[in-house]
Amino acid sequence: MRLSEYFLPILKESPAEADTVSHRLMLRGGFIRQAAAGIYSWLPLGLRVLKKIEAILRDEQEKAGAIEMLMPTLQPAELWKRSGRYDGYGEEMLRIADRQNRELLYGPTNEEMATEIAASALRSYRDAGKILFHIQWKFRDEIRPRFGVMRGREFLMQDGYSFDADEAAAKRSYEKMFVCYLRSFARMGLKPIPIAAETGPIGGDLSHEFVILAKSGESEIFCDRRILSLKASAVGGYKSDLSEEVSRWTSFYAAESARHDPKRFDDEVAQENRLAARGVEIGHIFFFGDKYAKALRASFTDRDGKERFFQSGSYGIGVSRLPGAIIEASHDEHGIVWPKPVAPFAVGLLNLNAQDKKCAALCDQLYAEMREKDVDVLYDDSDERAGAKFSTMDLIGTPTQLIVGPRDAKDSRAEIKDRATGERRVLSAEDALRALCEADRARP
Ligand code: 5CA
Repeated sequence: MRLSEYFLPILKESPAEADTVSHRLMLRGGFIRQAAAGIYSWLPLGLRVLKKIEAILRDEQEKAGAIEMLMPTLQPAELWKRSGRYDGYGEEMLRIADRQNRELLYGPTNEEMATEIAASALRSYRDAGKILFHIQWKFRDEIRPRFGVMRGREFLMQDGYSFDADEAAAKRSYEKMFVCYLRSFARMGLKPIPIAAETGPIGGDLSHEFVILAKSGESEIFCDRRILSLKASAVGGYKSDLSEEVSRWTSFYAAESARHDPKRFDDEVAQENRLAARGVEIGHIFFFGDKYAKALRASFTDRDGKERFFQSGSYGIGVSRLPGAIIEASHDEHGIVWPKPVAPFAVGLLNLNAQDKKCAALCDQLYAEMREKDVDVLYDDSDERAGAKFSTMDLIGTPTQLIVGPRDAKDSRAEIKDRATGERRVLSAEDALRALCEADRARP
């Protein structure tokens, strides 16, 4: 993409409404624009990040055997009256009437609808064992939307729902999603910490939150820091018994302030391993047995011809919260430092002097070759000063920069800069291109 032909509205000033680092950087870098309180437009650069996150989630869900569908944002109120949650959900639910005065709501989650869909099609114990998921916008009329996309009112969620014939199978689905979430977050360059959690209005008796450490996070957490050295990417296939893996991740002390037990913390965790820090919740999984199945009469016939209710769980990731959470965990004084797999562009090509013929020719050639090789590149071919180009590319966080100035262009050389480490090296244009393509292929 040529910057001169792109839509990248960079803000020079720090926006006054930004209440946290990620919010400020997302506004300044032209990733998002506020439409109303807690409601955002995703500008082209932000949308690229969102799509990359979605692609990782989709791929990992499918590897775990979950099946994608798409439920609507609007739901009939009647469905929620049947489950008993219509009144209980309170003012967070956006209630709407259509022209016939039929009551609708903008879905804050989809347990009811997913259960109804499953019940209409899964009739026998042979049909059980399905996990359905979608990636869809939700609305929760949060009393205090804040931190930009991190606590929005309209937000994108990846949410999955499992339907099993008995509790043992349902626990296996829960473990599958537990591992699937660990792997998904690891692929985004994150270090997730699973924490036993309250179930709240979703209900049920087994639940984990996935949290990443970030100074400005809303949650206060206490954990054994050794959990941070576990490798989520090392987890084997989904067909094997995952209970051992789940036990390994839940064997370390980890609690949110509401459930924190200081005495247990002191007894169980050696002083040097005690970590008290702030974190952002990026995912939450629940096992709730037959709670919704019973309320919505979602039953199947078991081996002995008896009617039974499905055993279920639900699993949610804050897709549109993730760019904010990732930035909170990965930035410096110059801007965003995107982990490669979720960066809007893998490479930024900077022409330091667009008036210099040699410089422009070399950049155009490098750009054409990168396009040819399918490298995800943003080419700053604009007339801006070199200093402004450096700041923009650092601000938007492109992991690798290829910098070409008139002096290097004369000798057909280019400089490669690594955004995360700041390391720079000058190479021949050919070698630079080769190095970039190799780095691009190494993308997880
Ligand atoms: N039905 C369950 C799982 S599908 C559920 O709704 N869980 S949840 O309430 O915990 O939400 C799932 C994830 O969505 C959270 O972990 C969080 O990452 C994200 N999320 C929740 N509320 C917001 C919000 N207001 N803004 C942005 N993301 C949010």
